[in-house]
Amino acid sequence: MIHFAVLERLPEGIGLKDHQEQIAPVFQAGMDLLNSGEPDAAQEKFGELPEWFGQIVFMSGPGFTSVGKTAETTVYIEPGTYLLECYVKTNGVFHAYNPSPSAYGMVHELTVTAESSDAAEPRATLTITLSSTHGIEVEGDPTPGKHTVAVHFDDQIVHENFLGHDVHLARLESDTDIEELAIWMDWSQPTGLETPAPVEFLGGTHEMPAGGTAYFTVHLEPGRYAWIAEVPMPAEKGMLKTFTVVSGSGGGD
Ligand SMILES: [Cu+2]
Repeated sequence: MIHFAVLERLPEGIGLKDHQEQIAPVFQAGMDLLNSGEPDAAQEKFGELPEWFGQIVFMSGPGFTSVGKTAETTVYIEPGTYLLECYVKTNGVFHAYNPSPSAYGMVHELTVTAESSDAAEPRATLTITLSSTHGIEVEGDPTPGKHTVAVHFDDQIVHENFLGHDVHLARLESDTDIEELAIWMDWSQPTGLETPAPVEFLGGTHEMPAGGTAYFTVHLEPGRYAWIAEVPMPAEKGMLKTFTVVSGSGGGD
């Protein structure tokens, strides 16, 4: 199925066990209430999130990636304890939440040490600037072939779904319903982030704080695509930008 791997820096002293005991069950219980048409009770449930939830720093990570696809996302991170999490839903259940009390969900903890990876900064062939005022702005020509996309987070805000803005690449077909896709991007909707996705996703980057830059690699073939953020009403925020890749227009490399 479709998945992703958002990278989250945890506050000091917090780990995977705390996330699975204090956060995943609260979001699942809140989602269950939203699904049964009780938004006020859901808001009250989300009020039970621990104080440290607000101290988690989202630090990019591979975006939505459909069945059989591979995503590659590069980001600079400071030493600390991090989680990789997927909160796509299947039958209304977040992948990050496992209904079995003895098992964890789709969450992985990792420690980043002070030792340098010596990795070189990727060279971008396309540049995206993301902001709450101008939405998704793209520089460069989306020619067929391989591209490295640099995403600059000009600012960051908390949207209605508690998340900041990010960007993912979706392949559009002649029968793709853009409205349906826009609703799918909002996890708080019953049909949001529910498998299967209405389009094929080819990766991207999750949110970062203002000033951050993430890179991801895509292979573009001729066709129609959309750059889209995981926020409610992305089109109204300038965060759903469609484009066409034309064959024979040169190439990435
Ligand atoms: Cu998943």
